[in-house]
Parts: sequence; structure tokens; C-alpha cells
Amino acid sequence: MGRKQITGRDAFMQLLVQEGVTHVFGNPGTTELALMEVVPNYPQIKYVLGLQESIVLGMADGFGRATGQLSAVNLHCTPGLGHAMGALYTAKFSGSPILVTAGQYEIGYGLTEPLLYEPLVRIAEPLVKWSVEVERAEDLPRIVHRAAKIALSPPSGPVFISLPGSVLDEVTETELGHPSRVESNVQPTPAILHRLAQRILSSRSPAILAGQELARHDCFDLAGDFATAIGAAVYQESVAYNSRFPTSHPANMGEITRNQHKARELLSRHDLLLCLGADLLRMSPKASVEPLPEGLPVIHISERDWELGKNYPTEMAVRANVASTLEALLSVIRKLQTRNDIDQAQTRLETLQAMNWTNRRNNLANTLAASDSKSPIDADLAIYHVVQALTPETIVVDENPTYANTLFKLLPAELPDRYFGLTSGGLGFAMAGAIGISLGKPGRPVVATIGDGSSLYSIQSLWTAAHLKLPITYVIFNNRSYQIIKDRLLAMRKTDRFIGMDLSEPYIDFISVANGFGINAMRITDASQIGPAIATAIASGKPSLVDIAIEPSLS
Ligand SMILES: Cc1ncc(C[n+]2csc(CCOP(=O)(O)OP(=O)(O)O)c2C)c(N)n1
Ligand SMILES: [Mg+2]
Repeated sequence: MGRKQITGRDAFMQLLVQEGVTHVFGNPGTTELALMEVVPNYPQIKYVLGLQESIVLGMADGFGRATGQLSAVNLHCTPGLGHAMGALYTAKFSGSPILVTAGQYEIGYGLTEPLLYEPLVRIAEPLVKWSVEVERAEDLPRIVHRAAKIALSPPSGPVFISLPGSVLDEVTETELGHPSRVESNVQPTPAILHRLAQRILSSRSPAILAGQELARHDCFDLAGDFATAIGAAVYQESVAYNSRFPTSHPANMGEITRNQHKARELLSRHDLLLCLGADLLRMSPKASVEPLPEGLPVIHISERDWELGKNYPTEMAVRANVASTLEALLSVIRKLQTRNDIDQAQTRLETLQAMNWTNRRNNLANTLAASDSKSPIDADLAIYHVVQALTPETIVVDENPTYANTLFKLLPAELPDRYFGLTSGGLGFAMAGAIGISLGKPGRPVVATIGDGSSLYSIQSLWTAAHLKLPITYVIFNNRSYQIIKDRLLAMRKTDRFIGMDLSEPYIDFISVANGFGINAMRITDASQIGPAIATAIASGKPSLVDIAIEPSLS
């Protein structure tokens, strides 16, 4: 494409097309009108309206997590960016490659401090990989291409571009250039692979911490073969960003958890920790012990260099693509393994099987299947019935603070895109994220299991799901409270004087709320109704909401 006269707004849209952007998630205001004027001229890009900016960003985050592809967001200047900040914080941890943009006043006019004005770059800056304001239309190609390159290069993540109206309306003569992609599928040198293999083979009881990058690089089979070859126990990293390792693998031992004492106890059984594309034990509240036993040697392979050697000494820290590294490493290990190594790995695997995920899942499922139903419904039993009703291709999006642990124990997850969960700890992702995930995985049913409290941070996402007629089933675990906060007040502060933790008086009528947004909804008070309700909702291919009356319990 040669030099040509073009407006800033057209240049911006054409650059998005060039960069492969298929979706712009937005919420428009006056400062976005220059873009809204030309959006209809680019039908290859779908504009997805969210009714609050945290939802807009959450949808883009879901899309990024489901596809790994670049998307764009267009927010309404200062208040819009402000609303989106919590969701931007979440997207930072999910690593979604998003070009976040906001409309800004004409360059210079902000000096008079009109309504809605504040410099935007410094607001977004702490949460993005690059934050910039475009000052001249002729800079748009360089800025958009650079921003896309930064967003997509590992560690991927959101970037921010402030778009002043005067730049979008400027006519410029410029070349649009071309996208650049950083080839980051790198693996260690043969010498390093050899050292890694020898070190791993010297271990008598290795453990693997399986992390988000295994799903991102779609290498579950390979990771499974690797764990089998070395006879390692596999724990799933402490934050459930996504599915992290096939649950049916005999060495899958379940979640490492964010309980420092438990993680430490589990890891103390091992003489080497292999952290594969995972965070090394990202925790939540403080505890009296470190989750990593002192002196436990660590090998960490990750493309996110910030995570390497971050909190703990690491014997071998390798910045590389986890999939190609495991592939190369496995073949070196197979060459170096003695008969004795192979036998010992096999013996370790056999020992693990008695207590592996599958075994414990079967025990728990049998107990729950035999348990009596009561009303309101026991949460574990409700999760069991939801899980039993899922089809294999269903994607689960979860934001269920108290009950997520039961879900991990019961949900079979063989595929990297089976499950998407918490990334930052901030609530409000799942209602909106389910929409982005559904857009990114057309044809796949999505079931979003969400706490009543969590759902209300972004409940008007229901409208976008209805508007786009997406096959999403929202399942509300309705215990009429912020149960986890109550549990923690009791456990950590030894008091049960609960102020600000009940969602009753008035009772929130989710059926009316859902109906009001154009969504079919059903209230469930008996566990036996759960399976049929979920199955019907999934089969309908339409958005729906299932509100389950859950027994609030103080555990
Ligand atoms: C944005 C945000 N605000 C507040 C919190 C604190 N918080 C964590 S869990 C929780 C309660 C969630 O309630 P609900 O979804 O009903 O789950 P339950 O605890 O009842 O299982 C709250 C308020 C948070 N993590 N993020
Ligand atoms: Mg609740």
C-alpha cells in the first residue's frame, strides 16, 4: 500500500484490519464519535456493545483468553477508562492481547478542563505494557503496529492508546505499513537441554507444577507424556487461570491450592520441583509459613521472564516456550534414561495412582450421588449435578469464590479450553468474560458458574448475551451472601458479627433481573432439577440463567 490521503479515523480502522482484529468491544460517547462514524464502513470488524466499561474490557479479556488473538477496546475517556480499570487489572494477569483505546478531546483543548477530561496515559500506565497518546495522524501506523506487537509478544497483555479527536479527524498522507510479529517459539540450546535432563533424572521424587502456559501453547498431550516419562506427581498451579493439565492423567494430583501450609506439605514429599509455564506459588492471604519448603530445588520453564526467580531461588530458570522446550527435553530424557530410571518412574506413577485426581473424584462423586437432597441445596451437591449435566465440548467459566475448590475436584478437564477461571482475584470477570469466550469459540456451549455476589459486579452483561443470542448458560450459586467473606471473618478475626455480607432484605430476584434483560431464567430449589435445567439450557443454544438456591453454610 503506497502513500495516500487518509483520515486518522480511517487509518486507525484500516490498521486494525491489517492487524487481524475481528472484534472491537466498546461503549461510545461523544469523544468516540469520530470512530463510530466510520465503524459501519468496516464490516469485517464486529462492534460489540457492553453496557458498562468494565464489561467491555471483560468481554475483550474473555475473547483474548479463548483465542490468544488480538482484539480492540474503545472506552469513553476518563470515566470509561476508570470503570474499566478493575477489568484491565484482571486482563493483565490473563495476558490477553488487547489494544485498549479511549477517545480523548482534541489536542490542546484539554487544557481548558472540559467535562470528562483528564490525561489518560498515566491512568492506564500501571496496568498495561505500553501507554501512549497519538499526537499526529501520521504516527498512527507506527503506534498501532508497535502496540499490537507489544500486546502479542510474550508475556502478552493489554496496551493502551489514547485517541484525540483532532488526530482522528486529521487528514494525513501516510503509508499504513505492515504488522510485525516477534517469533518467540524459542527453546534452550542442546547443552542446556542436556543439563536439564540430567538434573531431572537425578531426582528420586520429582513434582511438576503445571501452569497456564501449557494450555496457552496447547501441549497437554506432551505434558502428560513428559510427566509419565519421569514419573512426576503433577499439581496444578495455585491460580486457576485455565485448565492446566488433563485431569484423567494418572499423575494428576489436583490443585496445589492457595493454602500455604497445604502446598508446603504436598511439596515436602518431593526432592525437585519443575515449574512448567506456571507461577511459582502465587498466594492470597498471608500465612505463617512459605508455601515452598526451604531448600527444595526448583527448575522453572516459562516465557514470562518476570516470574523466573521472582520470589524464590531457582536452580535453573529457563526463559523459553514451554511446549517446544518440553518436546526437545523429552527426547533428550528418553535418550539418557537408563532401564533403572524407567522402572523407578513407573513405580512412582503406580504409587501416585491410589490418591490421584481420578480416584478422589470418583470417591467424592459416589458420596455426593448417594447423598440426600435438601432445600436449599448443598453447594457440593449442586456442583456435582451441574458438572454431570455438561457435554464434553462445553466450556466452563467460573467465578465462584467459596465453591471453586469443589468444582476443581469434580470437573473433568481434558482440553486446554475446557475451563477459564480467576486470574487477578478481582470479581466481575465471568459474566462479561463468558461473552468474549463465546464469541471466540463459536458453536461451543458456555456454562458460567458464578456466585450471586460476583454476578452483580457486571450483571448487565446479560443484555449483551441476549442481544447477540449467545449459547451461554449463567448458573448462579445463590447463597444470598458474600459467603467467603463471612467464612474468613470467622476464621481470621474470630467474630461472626457480619455487617455488609448479606444479600437479603430485599432478596435479589435473579429471575426478574434476567427476564428484564431478555434472558430466560429458572429458579431451582431441588437438586434433582439441576441436571435437567442445565441440560435443557445448553441444548437450547440460547442465553439463559439458572438460579440455584444454595444452602449458606459457615464451614
Ligand atoms: C472487585 C472486587 N470487589 C470485592 C472483592 C472481595 N470479595 C471477594 S469474594 C467476595 C464475595 C463474593 O460473593 P459471591 O460471589 O456470592 O460468592 P460466595 O462468597 O457467596 O461464595 C467479595 C466481596 C473482590 N475480590 N473483588
Ligand atoms: Mg454468595
